[in-house]
Amino acid sequence: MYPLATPPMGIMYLAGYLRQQIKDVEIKLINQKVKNDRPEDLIKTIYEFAPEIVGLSSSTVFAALIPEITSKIKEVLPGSWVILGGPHASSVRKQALVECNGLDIVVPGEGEVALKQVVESYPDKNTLANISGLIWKDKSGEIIENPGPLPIEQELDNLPFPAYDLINVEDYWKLQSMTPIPPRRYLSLVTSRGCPYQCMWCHSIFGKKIRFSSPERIIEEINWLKNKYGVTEFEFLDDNFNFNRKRVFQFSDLVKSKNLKLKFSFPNAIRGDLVNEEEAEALCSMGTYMCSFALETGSPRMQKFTCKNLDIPKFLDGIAMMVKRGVYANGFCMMGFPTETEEELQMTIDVANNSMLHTASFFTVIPFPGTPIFEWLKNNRPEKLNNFNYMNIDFAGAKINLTDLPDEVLFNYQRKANWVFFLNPNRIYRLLRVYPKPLQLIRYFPIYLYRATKNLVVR
Ligand code: B12
Repeated sequence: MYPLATPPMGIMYLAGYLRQQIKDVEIKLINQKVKNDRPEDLIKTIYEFAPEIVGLSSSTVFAALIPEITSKIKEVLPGSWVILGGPHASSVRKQALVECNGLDIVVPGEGEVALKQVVESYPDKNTLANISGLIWKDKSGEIIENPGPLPIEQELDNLPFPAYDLINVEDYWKLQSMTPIPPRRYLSLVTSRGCPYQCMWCHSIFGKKIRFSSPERIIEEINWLKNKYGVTEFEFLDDNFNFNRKRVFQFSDLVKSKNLKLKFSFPNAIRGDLVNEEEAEALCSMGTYMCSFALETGSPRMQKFTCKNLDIPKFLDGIAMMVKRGVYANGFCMMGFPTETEEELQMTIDVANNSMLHTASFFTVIPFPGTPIFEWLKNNRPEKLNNFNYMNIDFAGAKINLTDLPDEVLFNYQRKANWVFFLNPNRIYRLLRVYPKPLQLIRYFPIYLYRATKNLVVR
């Protein structure tokens, strides 16, 4: 299987913004997911560049690697400021400063404006007190959480394009992107931030108020990327691209009226129960060939409990509307919510299996810190968090069971979900017909086999 990584959109946005706002700023971007250097080589590269500010970005999956990196950076560059941002920083907030020697600042959320203000504050640490929402360590080592929200750019159209020149885009064309088809020439787009839904397992990096780039701005970015890299395929990474249906129509109309001849995949961005016939037509007629749909749970009680509140019949209709127009439909399901029963696990298996989805993942529920599910467990099932230490957990092999069922029962349902779903001859036939590179499917068989025999998939 190919290693999994998409272009680091967050860091490229930050770099683009710093360049726009600050004169003579020099930036280097290292993506360890691509470079995979040993920690000592990474530190050597940072030392040789000798930056005044080192920004780190990480998800919680890689949290255990951060303390060694921050303390070594401080060792070799004692005058620098070391900042952590991204999903993990947004999840654990000031705890990161407790855990990571050498770390000076945490940016818990959307980073462009806050990072610019941090850079402008350098080297006077006292001025960090003026940046609302920032979490930092003062000279005496005290951790300070500035009151108020982080400053953010309300109008996404005002953000400059991501700084693509800091990466080698071709590196990413050899890796697995979020779209479950083999590596190809594509680039990512993030055209909205925030999501108004309250799903209990989800992060809140961008808050609950959704903001959108305009359709014209998306086209401008696409044209820029098309001219620069000759790319005609784009992958949307928004949390909720279709929350504003009018924008979907406007964007689709623009793509068609300009005769752009593009291909689009939505491996993360479409809420299935919002899709109706007109929207499906708009999405497909502009070139959408792949779409993920997140069922998460087939149980109406769990839908309520988790605050996803998906309308399951409408969701199934939405998938069918896209599939009948030739789209490859991938599904996301989660198994093992607190209080989930065997009957409810079976409902997820049944709904997924009876849907028009071509492929699906059946993840084990993982309580990331900073999410409502983590708080729920703290208050209602604290014992479930006893063995969950993100600093000391093999996320890929974690056997996490938040239900009140025995482990074996939960994991058997998860294995069963994979067997039932993938060993459905009708599904295999439909998958072979719709999959863009059917021969390449062979590469994915070991993964599905592995999932069906072991419990090693996390979310
Ligand atoms: C694309 C994506 C992936 C891709 C690739 C990620 C990559 N870069 O290689 C893939 C498919 C590999 C992936 C996998 C997983 N992902 Co993912 N993924 C995303 C997704 C949908 C988009 C990321 C993105 O580009 N966002 C847009 C940019 C603009 O935002 P950003 O990167 O967060 O950056 C902004 C801020 O965070 C901040 N910032 C970021 N870095 C820094 C650094 C500094 C110094 C500063 C100041 C600020 C700052 O400023 C940026 C600009 O505003 C997010 C959801 C989301 N909406 O973000 C989930 C998300 C990051 N993933 C998540 C998870 C849980 C996973 C998995 C564990 C899921 C699984 N089932 O296995 C795996 C991990 C696998 C692994 N081993 O890496 C969680 C992370 C939660 C956490 N606490 O870590 C998220 C937030 C989704 C969620 N619903 O909660 N993912």
